[in-house]
Amino acid sequence: MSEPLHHSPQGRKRKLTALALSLMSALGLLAFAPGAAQARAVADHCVVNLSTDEITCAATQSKAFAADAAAAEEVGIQSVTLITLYDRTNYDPAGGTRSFVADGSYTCSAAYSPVEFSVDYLDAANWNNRASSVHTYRSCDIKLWDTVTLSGASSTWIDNLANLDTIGWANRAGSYQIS
Ligand SMILES: [Ca+2]
Ligand SMILES: [Ca+2]
Repeated sequence: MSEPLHHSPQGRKRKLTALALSLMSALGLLAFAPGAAQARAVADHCVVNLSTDEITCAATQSKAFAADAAAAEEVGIQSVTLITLYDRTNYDPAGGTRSFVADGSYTCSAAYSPVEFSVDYLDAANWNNRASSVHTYRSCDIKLWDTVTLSGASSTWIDNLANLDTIGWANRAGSYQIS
């Protein structure tokens, strides 16, 4: 059985922070291993699954989506993408991607308030000050925050933007919210 989708934002935020911290530990260990640079590049496309609380990484964006879909299907969940962050502009996946997926029934609400999901600590995922384009789906929009703690300056709500530099937000986001 999948757990209900409508967690409180606070509970969800704590869970994602814990996941991000364990990923940081994993990356920290890799940094001391031979071939760390290669290991890091291989895992530079990740899918964060809100329904299973799993983070799946692979060498390419399509492989990361496929691996997430396979893992989610094992517990009866069909993943749909809510947002994807791209290191490069123009939704070019070559520099790395980070996607946020939920159960197939999920659609963001039309209103921006309340915020539906908050993601802190992009630094722990090696994504601080990195996103240069962003694509959203399922009626979701994204708001970027300068720091990793949802504080400092914030962007407007963004639907899709091929070049975040046009609003002064390329290589700047440390955390973000979805609504
Ligand atoms: Ca970038
Ligand atoms: Ca920043």
